[in-house]
Amino acid sequence: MPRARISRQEALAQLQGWSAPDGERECLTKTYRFKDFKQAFAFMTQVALKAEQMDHHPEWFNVYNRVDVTLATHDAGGLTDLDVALALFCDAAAL
Ligand code: H2B
Repeated sequence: MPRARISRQEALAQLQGWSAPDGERECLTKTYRFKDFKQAFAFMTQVALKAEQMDHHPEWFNVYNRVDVTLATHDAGGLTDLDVALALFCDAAAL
């Protein structure tokens, strides 16, 4: 059974600095900027290990000190509490 979907609004209400772009595909997005590539990759490493534990994985794009993160629950075809949980973890890891 896939997880229950939540609305963009419901997800964003629990987050700061995240967006949920209009359009057919529901997802959460945020761009992080770090001091340098090493910091960006350290962030990605933390999130990657968490993602494996959660069996919930980000879509992301990295250039040097920038990491664009997109979260969605593919199995559910939209957003779920897992996306909110991973978003909160990303924010904590970026501090
Ligand atoms: N990550 C994300 N973001 N969404 C999913 O639906 C998902 C995942 N499903 N990671 C998991 C893996 C699934 O494909 C495996 C088979 O458990």
